[in-house]
Amino acid sequence: MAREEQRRAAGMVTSSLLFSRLTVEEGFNAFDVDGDGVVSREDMGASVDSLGLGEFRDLLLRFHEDANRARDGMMSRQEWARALAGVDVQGLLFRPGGEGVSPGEAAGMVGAALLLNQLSIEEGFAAFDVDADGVVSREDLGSAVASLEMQLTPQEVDALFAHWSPSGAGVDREAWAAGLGGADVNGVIRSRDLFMLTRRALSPTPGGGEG
Ligand SMILES: [Ca+2]
Ligand SMILES: [Ca+2]
Repeated sequence: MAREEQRRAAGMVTSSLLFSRLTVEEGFNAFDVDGDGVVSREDMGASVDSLGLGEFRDLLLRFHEDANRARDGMMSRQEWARALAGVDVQGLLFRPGGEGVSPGEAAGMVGAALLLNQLSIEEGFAAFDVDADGVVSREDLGSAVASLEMQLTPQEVDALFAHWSPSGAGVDREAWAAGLGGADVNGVIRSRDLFMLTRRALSPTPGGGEG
């Protein structure tokens, strides 16, 4: 499996766990469909289907094959952890040096950043209102974007700020909720080849794991 392909598949799996608030360990249990302590090729195929990732079936089965260093068709917990170690989902999400980011895309990136940091829209407001005066000013937005390492240019931050605060007075709670509520977060995540799954689609198998 080419390195780039491996990176892409590992990013898909890792982001699907991260955005679903599952640890790598919990993810292993979820993929170990029959709960026997290893992820077989059949487990992997069944997981791919139940997660609705059928279009990436071949890629993810090759990932399984590649991660399974022992080549016995049974991916162990250690092999799983090693294959997913060091995957930088944030880096993949906020890849620097791309083409210009539209205000709509930047809004989706903020939504994804909140998800990555496990913040609700309300908690996100508090995090972005850096000086805590009840309004996200242009300055607040710039500081928050920088501290999240979102890799937006000052011009892109200007455009996002204008998008959310056409009057330039700042983004209040209401405008923040409306702006993020309307943001295509999933579209941004998908456009990076990353995935967000619902918790229901991916839940650790009861009785899975050691034991
Ligand atoms: Ca299994
Ligand atoms: Ca403020």
